[in-house]
Amino acid sequence: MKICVLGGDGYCGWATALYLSSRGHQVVIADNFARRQWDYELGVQTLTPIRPMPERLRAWKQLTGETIDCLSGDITDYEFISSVVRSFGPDAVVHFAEQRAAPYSMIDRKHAVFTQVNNVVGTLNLLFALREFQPDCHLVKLGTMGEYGTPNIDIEEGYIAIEHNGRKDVLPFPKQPGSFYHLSKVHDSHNIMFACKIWGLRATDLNQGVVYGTMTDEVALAEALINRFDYDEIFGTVLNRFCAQAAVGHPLTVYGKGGQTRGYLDIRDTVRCVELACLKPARPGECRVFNQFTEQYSVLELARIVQAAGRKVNLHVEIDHLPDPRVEAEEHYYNARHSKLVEMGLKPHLLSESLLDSLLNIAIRYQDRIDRSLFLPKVNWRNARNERRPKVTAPAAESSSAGHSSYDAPFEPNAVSAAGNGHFEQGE
Ligand code: NAD
Ligand code: USQ
Repeated sequence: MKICVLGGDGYCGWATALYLSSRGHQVVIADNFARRQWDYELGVQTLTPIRPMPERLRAWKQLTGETIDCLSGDITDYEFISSVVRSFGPDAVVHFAEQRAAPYSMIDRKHAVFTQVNNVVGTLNLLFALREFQPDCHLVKLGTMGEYGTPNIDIEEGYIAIEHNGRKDVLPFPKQPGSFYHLSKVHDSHNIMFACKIWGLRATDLNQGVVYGTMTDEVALAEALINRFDYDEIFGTVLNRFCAQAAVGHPLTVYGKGGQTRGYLDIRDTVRCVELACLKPARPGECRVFNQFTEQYSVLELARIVQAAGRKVNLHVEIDHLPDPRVEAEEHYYNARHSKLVEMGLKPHLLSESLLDSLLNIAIRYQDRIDRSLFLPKVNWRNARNERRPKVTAPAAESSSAGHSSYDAPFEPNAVSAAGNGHFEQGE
Protein backbone atom coordinates (compact mmCIF):
# COMPACT_ATOMS: atom_id res chain seq x y z
CA MET A 1 0.00 0.00 0.00
CA LYS A 2 1.03 3.65 -0.43
CA ILE A 3 0.97 5.06 3.10
CA CYS A 4 1.70 8.62 4.14
CA VAL A 5 2.83 9.03 7.76
CA LEU A 6 2.15 12.54 9.02
CA GLY A 7 4.32 13.28 12.07
CA GLY A 8 6.81 10.59 11.02
CA ASP A 9 9.72 12.24 12.86
CA GLY A 10 7.97 11.76 16.22
CA TYR A 11 7.93 8.99 18.81
CA CYS A 12 5.08 6.88 17.42
CA GLY A 13 5.43 8.10 13.83
CA TRP A 14 9.09 7.16 13.35
CA ALA A 15 8.62 3.63 14.68
CA THR A 16 5.48 3.25 12.54
CA ALA A 17 7.12 4.51 9.33
CA LEU A 18 9.97 1.99 9.70
CA TYR A 19 7.60 -0.85 10.54
CA LEU A 20 5.33 -0.15 7.56
CA SER A 21 8.35 0.16 5.24
CA SER A 22 9.74 -3.16 6.54
CA ARG A 23 6.38 -4.78 5.75
CA GLY A 24 6.66 -3.80 2.09
CA HIS A 25 4.51 -0.66 2.09
CA GLN A 26 5.60 2.41 0.14
CA VAL A 27 6.01 5.04 2.84
CA VAL A 28 6.31 8.81 2.71
CA ILE A 29 6.81 10.86 5.87
CA ALA A 30 5.59 14.45 6.27
CA ASP A 31 6.67 16.47 9.29
CA ASN A 32 7.51 20.08 10.13
CA PHE A 33 10.02 19.09 12.85
CA ALA A 34 8.14 21.33 15.28
CA ARG A 35 8.58 18.76 18.00
CA ARG A 36 12.38 19.18 17.94
CA GLN A 37 11.72 22.92 18.16
CA TRP A 38 9.42 22.54 21.20
CA ASP A 39 12.25 20.67 22.94
CA TYR A 40 14.50 23.71 22.37
CA GLU A 41 11.74 26.00 23.57
CA LEU A 42 11.32 24.07 26.84
CA GLY A 43 14.98 23.25 27.39
CA VAL A 44 14.35 19.50 27.32
CA GLN A 45 15.74 16.68 25.23
CA THR A 46 14.99 13.05 24.57
CA LEU A 47 17.00 10.62 26.67
CA THR A 48 18.11 8.87 23.50
CA PRO A 49 20.17 10.87 20.99
CA ILE A 50 17.87 10.90 17.96
CA ARG A 51 19.49 11.74 14.62
CA PRO A 52 18.49 14.32 12.00
CA MET A 53 15.99 12.99 9.47
CA PRO A 54 18.39 12.72 6.50
CA GLU A 55 20.75 10.57 8.58
CA ARG A 56 17.86 8.40 9.76
CA LEU A 57 16.65 7.80 6.22
CA ARG A 58 20.15 7.10 4.87
CA ALA A 59 20.72 4.49 7.58
CA TRP A 60 17.39 2.82 6.78
CA LYS A 61 18.24 2.66 3.08
CA GLN A 62 21.71 1.24 3.75
CA LEU A 63 20.40 -1.41 6.15
CA THR A 64 17.30 -2.56 4.31
CA GLY A 65 17.49 -1.23 0.75
CA GLU A 66 14.11 0.41 1.36
CA THR A 67 13.48 4.06 0.50
CA ILE A 68 11.39 6.35 2.68
CA ASP A 69 10.96 9.89 1.39
CA CYS A 70 10.34 12.80 3.71
CA LEU A 71 8.42 15.97 2.89
CA SER A 72 9.09 18.84 5.24
CA GLY A 73 6.18 21.15 5.97
CA ASP A 74 3.35 22.14 8.25
CA ILE A 75 -0.05 20.54 7.81
CA THR A 76 -1.74 23.72 9.06
CA ASP A 77 -0.55 25.07 5.70
CA TYR A 78 -3.21 23.86 3.23
CA GLU A 79 -0.91 24.26 0.21
CA PHE A 80 1.57 21.89 1.82
CA ILE A 81 -0.79 19.12 2.92
CA SER A 82 -2.84 19.24 -0.27
CA SER A 83 0.32 18.96 -2.37
CA VAL A 84 1.43 15.93 -0.30
CA VAL A 85 -1.91 14.21 -0.90
CA ARG A 86 -1.99 15.18 -4.59
CA SER A 87 1.56 14.21 -5.43
CA PHE A 88 1.78 10.94 -3.47
CA GLY A 89 -1.79 9.67 -3.98
CA PRO A 90 -1.85 7.56 -0.78
CA ASP A 91 -4.13 4.59 -0.10
CA ALA A 92 -3.91 5.51 3.59
CA VAL A 93 -2.81 8.56 5.57
CA VAL A 94 -1.71 7.85 9.14
CA HIS A 95 -2.03 11.10 11.07
CA PHE A 96 0.27 11.53 14.11
CA ALA A 97 1.14 15.19 13.39
CA GLU A 98 -0.16 17.00 16.45
CA GLN A 99 1.02 18.68 19.64
CA ARG A 100 0.40 15.79 21.99
CA ALA A 101 1.45 16.77 25.51
CA ALA A 102 -1.32 17.58 27.97
CA PRO A 103 1.05 19.62 30.22
CA TYR A 104 2.26 21.66 27.21
CA SER A 105 -1.32 22.66 26.45
CA MET A 106 -1.82 23.73 30.09
CA ILE A 107 1.27 26.01 30.40
CA ASP A 108 -0.69 29.18 29.59
CA ARG A 109 -3.11 30.72 27.10
CA LYS A 110 -0.61 30.79 24.22
CA HIS A 111 0.20 27.11 24.54
CA ALA A 112 -3.48 26.17 24.84
CA VAL A 113 -4.37 28.23 21.76
CA PHE A 114 -1.38 26.91 19.84
CA THR A 115 -2.23 23.30 20.67
CA GLN A 116 -5.84 23.59 19.58
CA VAL A 117 -5.08 25.55 16.40
CA ASN A 118 -2.23 23.25 15.40
CA ASN A 119 -4.25 20.10 15.97
CA VAL A 120 -7.72 21.14 14.83
CA VAL A 121 -6.61 23.16 11.79
CA GLY A 122 -4.10 20.49 10.70
CA THR A 123 -6.77 17.80 10.80
CA LEU A 124 -9.37 20.00 9.10
CA ASN A 125 -6.90 20.80 6.31
CA LEU A 126 -6.21 17.11 5.87
CA LEU A 127 -9.93 16.34 5.63
CA PHE A 128 -10.39 18.97 2.92
CA ALA A 129 -7.28 17.76 1.03
CA LEU A 130 -8.60 14.19 1.08
CA ARG A 131 -12.03 15.30 -0.09
CA GLU A 132 -10.57 17.36 -2.89
CA PHE A 133 -7.75 15.13 -4.18
CA GLN A 134 -8.01 11.56 -2.79
CA PRO A 135 -11.56 10.90 -1.56
CA ASP A 136 -11.15 7.12 -1.43
CA CYS A 137 -8.04 7.33 0.78
CA HIS A 138 -8.43 5.87 4.28
CA LEU A 139 -7.64 8.28 7.12
CA VAL A 140 -6.09 6.55 10.14
CA LYS A 141 -6.12 9.22 12.84
CA LEU A 142 -4.45 8.96 16.23
CA GLY A 143 -6.98 9.94 18.85
CA THR A 144 -6.65 9.24 22.54
CA MET A 145 -8.34 7.27 25.31
CA GLY A 146 -8.28 10.53 27.27
CA GLU A 147 -11.14 11.80 25.10
CA TYR A 148 -13.50 9.74 27.28
CA GLY A 149 -12.14 10.85 30.66
CA THR A 150 -12.91 8.57 33.58
CA PRO A 151 -16.70 8.03 33.66
CA ASN A 152 -18.30 5.88 36.32
CA ILE A 153 -19.53 3.43 33.65
CA ASP A 154 -17.76 1.05 31.24
CA ILE A 155 -16.17 2.82 28.25
CA GLU A 156 -17.20 1.47 24.84
CA GLU A 157 -15.24 1.69 21.58
CA GLY A 158 -16.40 5.05 20.27
CA TYR A 159 -20.16 4.59 20.37
CA ILE A 160 -22.77 3.59 22.95
CA ALA A 161 -26.27 2.18 22.51
CA ILE A 162 -28.67 4.30 24.54
CA GLU A 163 -32.34 3.95 25.41
CA HIS A 164 -33.90 7.25 26.47
CA ASN A 165 -37.59 7.93 27.11
CA GLY A 166 -38.48 4.71 25.32
CA ARG A 167 -36.41 5.41 22.16
CA LYS A 168 -33.07 3.83 21.19
CA ASP A 169 -30.04 5.08 19.28
CA VAL A 170 -26.31 4.43 18.92
CA LEU A 171 -24.47 7.66 19.72
CA PRO A 172 -20.87 8.81 20.15
CA PHE A 173 -19.66 7.86 23.63
CA PRO A 174 -19.73 10.93 25.95
CA LYS A 175 -16.45 12.87 26.06
CA GLN A 176 -14.99 14.31 29.28
CA PRO A 177 -11.38 15.17 28.39
CA GLY A 178 -8.90 16.35 31.02
CA SER A 179 -6.75 19.00 29.28
CA PHE A 180 -6.86 21.50 26.42
CA TYR A 181 -4.77 18.98 24.47
CA HIS A 182 -7.24 16.15 25.10
CA LEU A 183 -10.04 18.56 24.11
CA SER A 184 -8.31 19.15 20.76
CA LYS A 185 -8.62 15.44 20.04
CA VAL A 186 -12.35 15.55 20.82
CA HIS A 187 -12.76 18.45 18.38
CA ASP A 188 -10.84 16.41 15.77
CA SER A 189 -13.07 13.39 16.31
CA HIS A 190 -16.20 15.46 15.74
CA ASN A 191 -14.75 17.00 12.56
CA ILE A 192 -13.71 13.60 11.21
CA MET A 193 -17.10 12.04 11.95
CA PHE A 194 -18.84 14.95 10.24
CA ALA A 195 -16.58 14.77 7.14
CA CYS A 196 -17.27 11.04 6.79
CA LYS A 197 -20.99 11.72 7.00
CA ILE A 198 -21.19 14.57 4.49
CA TRP A 199 -18.47 13.56 2.00
CA GLY A 200 -18.37 9.78 2.35
CA LEU A 201 -14.73 9.80 3.51
CA ARG A 202 -13.47 6.67 5.28
CA ALA A 203 -11.75 7.02 8.65
CA THR A 204 -10.49 5.09 11.64
CA ASP A 205 -10.05 7.02 14.88
CA LEU A 206 -7.55 5.12 17.02
CA ASN A 207 -8.18 6.10 20.62
CA GLN A 208 -4.75 5.21 21.87
CA GLY A 209 -3.76 4.79 25.52
CA VAL A 210 -0.43 5.85 27.03
CA VAL A 211 2.49 4.40 25.03
CA TYR A 212 5.66 3.01 26.66
CA GLY A 213 8.94 1.60 25.36
CA THR A 214 11.18 2.86 22.61
CA MET A 215 12.45 -0.24 20.80
CA THR A 216 10.85 -2.00 17.89
CA ASP A 217 12.61 -4.62 15.74
CA GLU A 218 13.34 -1.97 13.12
CA VAL A 219 14.56 0.76 15.49
CA ALA A 220 16.88 -1.79 17.11
CA LEU A 221 18.72 -2.40 13.82
CA ALA A 222 21.16 0.51 14.28
CA GLU A 223 22.00 3.37 16.64
CA ALA A 224 21.23 5.84 13.82
CA LEU A 225 17.60 4.64 13.85
CA ILE A 226 17.13 5.22 17.57
CA ASN A 227 13.72 6.50 18.64
CA ARG A 228 12.69 9.19 21.11
CA PHE A 229 12.47 8.44 24.83
CA ASP A 230 11.01 11.48 26.58
CA TYR A 231 11.29 11.65 30.36
CA ASP A 232 10.69 15.34 31.11
CA GLU A 233 7.57 16.63 32.91
CA ILE A 234 5.97 17.90 29.70
CA PHE A 235 6.50 15.22 27.04
CA GLY A 236 7.57 12.22 29.12
CA THR A 237 4.80 9.68 29.54
CA VAL A 238 4.52 8.12 32.94
CA LEU A 239 6.14 4.69 32.58
CA ASN A 240 9.06 6.02 30.53
CA ARG A 241 9.53 8.72 33.19
CA PHE A 242 9.49 6.20 36.03
CA CYS A 243 12.19 4.12 34.29
CA ALA A 244 14.43 7.18 33.81
CA GLN A 245 13.86 8.21 37.43
CA ALA A 246 14.67 4.74 38.70
CA ALA A 247 17.87 4.63 36.64
CA VAL A 248 19.34 7.67 38.42
CA GLY A 249 17.96 7.01 41.90
CA HIS A 250 15.27 9.70 41.80
CA PRO A 251 12.07 8.79 43.68
CA LEU A 252 9.22 7.91 41.33
CA THR A 253 6.90 10.91 40.96
CA VAL A 254 3.43 9.49 41.59
CA TYR A 255 0.94 12.37 41.39
CA GLY A 256 -1.52 12.34 44.30
CA LYS A 257 -2.84 9.01 45.53
CA GLY A 258 -1.83 7.25 42.31
CA GLY A 259 -5.19 5.63 41.69
CA GLN A 260 -5.40 7.33 38.26
CA THR A 261 -6.05 4.38 35.94
CA ARG A 262 -5.37 4.48 32.21
CA GLY A 263 -4.96 2.10 29.26
CA TYR A 264 -1.32 1.40 28.27
CA LEU A 265 0.43 -0.24 25.34
CA ASP A 266 3.89 -1.15 24.14
CA ILE A 267 5.11 0.87 21.15
CA ARG A 268 5.47 -2.44 19.25
CA ASP A 269 1.69 -2.74 19.49
CA THR A 270 1.17 0.85 18.33
CA VAL A 271 2.88 0.09 15.02
CA ARG A 272 1.00 -3.18 14.54
CA CYS A 273 -2.40 -1.63 15.35
CA VAL A 274 -1.81 1.06 12.76
CA GLU A 275 -0.95 -1.53 10.13
CA LEU A 276 -4.04 -3.60 11.02
CA ALA A 277 -6.22 -0.53 10.60
CA CYS A 278 -4.62 0.27 7.22
CA LEU A 279 -4.95 -3.28 5.89
CA LYS A 280 -8.69 -3.42 6.60
CA PRO A 281 -9.96 0.08 5.83
CA ALA A 282 -13.20 1.61 7.00
CA ARG A 283 -16.01 1.66 4.44
CA PRO A 284 -16.81 4.86 2.52
CA GLY A 285 -18.77 7.12 4.87
CA GLU A 286 -17.75 5.10 7.93
CA CYS A 287 -15.97 6.66 10.91
CA ARG A 288 -15.02 3.71 13.10
CA VAL A 289 -13.33 3.98 16.47
CA PHE A 290 -10.94 1.46 18.04
CA ASN A 291 -9.67 1.72 21.60
CA GLN A 292 -5.96 1.09 21.13
CA PHE A 293 -4.42 -0.20 24.36
CA THR A 294 -3.67 -3.60 25.80
CA GLU A 295 -3.72 -3.32 29.62
CA GLN A 296 -5.05 -1.05 32.35
CA TYR A 297 -2.93 0.07 35.29
CA SER A 298 -3.12 2.65 38.01
CA VAL A 299 -0.11 4.96 38.31
CA LEU A 300 0.73 3.49 41.71
CA GLU A 301 0.63 -0.06 40.31
CA LEU A 302 3.09 1.02 37.61
CA ALA A 303 5.38 2.57 40.20
CA ARG A 304 5.38 -0.66 42.22
CA ILE A 305 6.13 -2.72 39.09
CA VAL A 306 9.10 -0.46 38.28
CA GLN A 307 10.26 -0.67 41.89
CA ALA A 308 10.24 -4.48 41.70
CA ALA A 309 12.04 -4.51 38.33
CA GLY A 310 14.63 -2.10 39.75
CA ARG A 311 15.43 -4.52 42.57
CA LYS A 312 16.40 -7.15 39.98
CA VAL A 313 19.05 -4.87 38.50
CA ASN A 314 20.24 -3.66 41.93
CA LEU A 315 18.50 -0.31 41.85
CA HIS A 316 16.97 0.97 45.07
CA VAL A 317 13.76 2.66 43.93
CA GLU A 318 11.65 4.86 46.20
CA ILE A 319 8.11 6.06 45.51
CA ASP A 320 7.04 9.63 46.30
CA HIS A 321 3.48 10.94 46.30
CA LEU A 322 3.56 14.54 45.04
CA PRO A 323 0.54 16.86 45.18
CA ASP A 324 -1.25 16.20 41.88
CA PRO A 325 -0.51 19.14 39.51
CA ARG A 326 -3.44 18.04 37.33
CA VAL A 327 -7.14 18.24 37.96
CA GLU A 328 -8.15 14.58 37.72
CA ALA A 329 -9.75 11.89 39.85
CA GLU A 330 -7.06 10.22 41.97
CA GLU A 331 -9.27 7.18 42.63
CA HIS A 332 -12.02 6.13 40.25
CA TYR A 333 -13.77 3.34 38.37
CA TYR A 334 -12.17 2.48 35.01
CA ASN A 335 -13.12 -0.30 32.65
CA ALA A 336 -12.62 0.35 28.93
CA ARG A 337 -13.41 -2.10 26.14
CA HIS A 338 -10.54 -2.83 23.77
CA SER A 339 -11.41 -5.90 21.76
CA LYS A 340 -11.74 -4.72 18.15
CA LEU A 341 -8.01 -4.65 17.34
CA VAL A 342 -7.50 -8.03 19.01
CA GLU A 343 -10.34 -9.41 16.86
CA MET A 344 -8.48 -8.05 13.81
CA GLY A 345 -5.31 -9.95 14.76
CA LEU A 346 -3.37 -7.93 17.36
CA LYS A 347 -1.23 -10.16 19.61
CA PRO A 348 -0.43 -7.83 22.50
CA HIS A 349 3.02 -7.47 24.03
CA LEU A 350 2.08 -7.32 27.71
CA LEU A 351 4.11 -5.35 30.23
CA SER A 352 6.68 -7.82 31.48
CA GLU A 353 9.76 -7.86 33.65
CA SER A 354 12.00 -8.40 30.62
CA LEU A 355 10.59 -5.30 28.95
CA LEU A 356 11.09 -3.26 32.10
CA ASP A 357 14.65 -4.60 32.40
CA SER A 358 15.35 -3.41 28.86
CA LEU A 359 13.73 -0.01 29.46
CA LEU A 360 15.72 0.40 32.66
CA ASN A 361 18.88 -0.64 30.83
CA ILE A 362 18.29 1.96 28.11
CA ALA A 363 17.79 4.58 30.81
CA ILE A 364 20.97 3.46 32.59
CA ARG A 365 22.90 3.49 29.31
CA TYR A 366 22.02 7.12 28.58
CA GLN A 367 21.89 8.32 32.19
CA ASP A 368 24.52 11.01 31.54
CA ARG A 369 21.93 12.77 29.38
CA ILE A 370 19.36 12.89 32.21
CA ASP A 371 18.65 16.33 33.67
CA ARG A 372 17.10 15.62 37.07
CA SER A 373 15.54 19.08 37.21
CA LEU A 374 13.12 17.92 34.50
CA PHE A 375 11.48 15.34 36.75
CA LEU A 376 9.38 17.57 39.00
CA PRO A 377 6.12 18.91 37.53
CA LYS A 378 6.00 22.69 37.02
CA VAL A 379 2.73 23.00 35.13
CA ASN A 380 -0.27 23.20 37.43
CA TRP A 381 -3.69 22.78 35.82
CA ARG A 382 -5.20 25.22 38.34
CA ASN A 383 -3.10 28.15 37.09
CA ALA A 384 -3.92 30.09 33.92
CA ARG A 385 -0.20 30.89 33.59
CA ASN A 386 2.71 28.67 34.60
CA GLU A 387 6.28 29.98 34.63
CA ARG A 388 8.80 27.41 33.50
CA ARG A 389 12.54 27.68 33.03
CA PRO A 390 13.90 30.56 30.90
CA LYS A 391 13.84 30.02 27.17
CA VAL A 392 16.90 28.46 25.59
CA THR A 393 18.13 30.44 22.59
CA ALA A 394 17.39 28.45 19.47
CA PRO A 395 19.97 27.95 16.71
CA ALA A 396 19.81 30.41 13.81
CA ALA A 397 16.97 29.95 11.34
CA GLU A 398 17.66 28.03 8.18
CA SER A 399 16.00 28.78 4.88
CA SER A 400 12.36 27.81 5.04
CA SER A 401 9.83 26.63 2.51
CA ALA A 402 7.38 25.25 5.04
CA GLY A 403 4.29 27.38 5.49
CA HIS A 404 3.32 28.67 8.89
CA SER A 405 0.27 30.18 10.42
CA SER A 406 -0.16 33.73 11.56
CA TYR A 407 -1.91 33.05 14.88
CA ASP A 408 -0.39 33.75 18.25
CA ALA A 409 2.13 30.89 18.51
CA PRO A 410 4.15 30.49 21.74
CA PHE A 411 7.36 30.59 19.66
CA GLU A 412 8.39 31.42 16.11
CA PRO A 413 7.12 28.40 14.16
CA ASN A 414 10.05 28.31 11.77
CA ALA A 415 12.79 29.66 14.01
CA VAL A 416 14.49 26.29 14.11
CA SER A 417 14.49 23.63 11.51
CA ALA A 418 16.17 20.68 13.13
CA ALA A 419 16.53 18.82 9.88
CA GLY A 420 16.22 21.48 7.22
CA ASN A 421 13.18 22.07 5.04
CA GLY A 422 11.93 20.77 1.77
CA HIS A 423 12.18 17.29 0.38
CA PHE A 424 14.76 14.83 1.72
CA GLU A 425 15.74 11.67 0.04
CA GLN A 426 18.32 9.16 1.09
CA GLY A 427 21.80 10.20 0.13
CA GLU A 428 21.18 13.92 0.50
P1 NAD B 1 5.53 13.36 18.99
O1 NAD B 1 5.48 14.75 19.52
O2 NAD B 1 6.73 12.54 19.32
O3 NAD B 1 5.37 13.40 17.39
C1 NAD B 1 4.49 14.24 16.71
C2 NAD B 1 5.15 14.64 15.41
O4 NAD B 1 4.24 15.46 14.67
C3 NAD B 1 6.42 15.45 15.62
O5 NAD B 1 7.48 14.93 14.85
C4 NAD B 1 6.03 16.86 15.17
O6 NAD B 1 7.11 17.58 14.63
C5 NAD B 1 4.94 16.57 14.15
N1 NAD B 1 3.97 17.68 14.00
C6 NAD B 1 3.26 18.29 14.98
N2 NAD B 1 2.48 19.25 14.45
C7 NAD B 1 2.71 19.26 13.12
C8 NAD B 1 2.20 20.03 12.04
N3 NAD B 1 1.32 21.01 12.24
N4 NAD B 1 2.64 19.75 10.78
C9 NAD B 1 3.54 18.77 10.56
N5 NAD B 1 4.06 18.00 11.56
C10 NAD B 1 3.64 18.25 12.83
O7 NAD B 1 4.20 12.64 19.47
P2 NAD B 1 3.87 11.08 19.53
O8 NAD B 1 4.06 10.62 20.94
O9 NAD B 1 4.54 10.36 18.44
O10 NAD B 1 2.30 11.11 19.28
C11 NAD B 1 1.80 11.00 17.94
C12 NAD B 1 0.29 11.00 17.95
O11 NAD B 1 -0.20 9.93 18.74
C13 NAD B 1 -0.32 12.28 18.53
O12 NAD B 1 -1.43 12.66 17.76
C14 NAD B 1 -0.77 11.86 19.92
O13 NAD B 1 -1.89 12.61 20.31
C15 NAD B 1 -1.11 10.41 19.72
N6 NAD B 1 -0.95 9.63 20.96
C16 NAD B 1 0.28 9.51 21.55
C17 NAD B 1 0.41 8.78 22.73
C18 NAD B 1 1.73 8.62 23.45
O14 NAD B 1 1.73 8.04 24.55
N7 NAD B 1 2.84 9.08 22.90
C19 NAD B 1 -0.72 8.15 23.28
C20 NAD B 1 -1.96 8.32 22.65
C21 NAD B 1 -2.07 9.05 21.48
N1 USQ C 1 1.50 10.85 36.15
C1 USQ C 1 2.08 10.66 37.39
N2 USQ C 1 3.41 10.96 37.52
C2 USQ C 1 4.17 11.41 36.49
C3 USQ C 1 3.58 11.59 35.21
C4 USQ C 1 2.23 11.31 35.08
O1 USQ C 1 1.44 10.23 38.35
O2 USQ C 1 5.37 11.65 36.69
C5 USQ C 1 0.08 10.51 35.95
C6 USQ C 1 -0.77 11.63 35.37
O3 USQ C 1 -1.24 12.50 36.37
C7 USQ C 1 -1.86 10.85 34.64
C8 USQ C 1 -1.16 9.56 34.22
O4 USQ C 1 0.03 9.47 34.99
O5 USQ C 1 -2.86 10.51 35.55
C9 USQ C 1 -0.78 9.54 32.74
O6 USQ C 1 0.00 10.69 32.45
P1 USQ C 1 0.96 10.74 31.16
O7 USQ C 1 1.70 12.03 31.20
O8 USQ C 1 1.74 9.49 31.05
O9 USQ C 1 -0.11 10.69 29.98
P2 USQ C 1 -1.13 11.76 29.43
O10 USQ C 1 -0.92 13.11 29.95
O11 USQ C 1 -2.50 11.18 29.62
O12 USQ C 1 -0.74 11.81 27.90
C10 USQ C 1 -0.16 10.70 27.19
C11 USQ C 1 0.33 11.25 25.86
C12 USQ C 1 -0.87 11.77 25.06
C13 USQ C 1 -1.91 10.68 24.95
C14 USQ C 1 -2.31 10.13 26.30
C15 USQ C 1 -3.16 8.88 26.20
O13 USQ C 1 1.28 12.29 26.07
O14 USQ C 1 -0.43 12.16 23.77
O15 USQ C 1 -3.05 11.19 24.32
O16 USQ C 1 -1.11 9.69 27.00
S1 USQ C 1 -4.45 8.84 27.42
O17 USQ C 1 -3.84 9.00 28.74
O18 USQ C 1 -5.11 7.59 27.29
O19 USQ C 1 -5.30 9.98 27.13
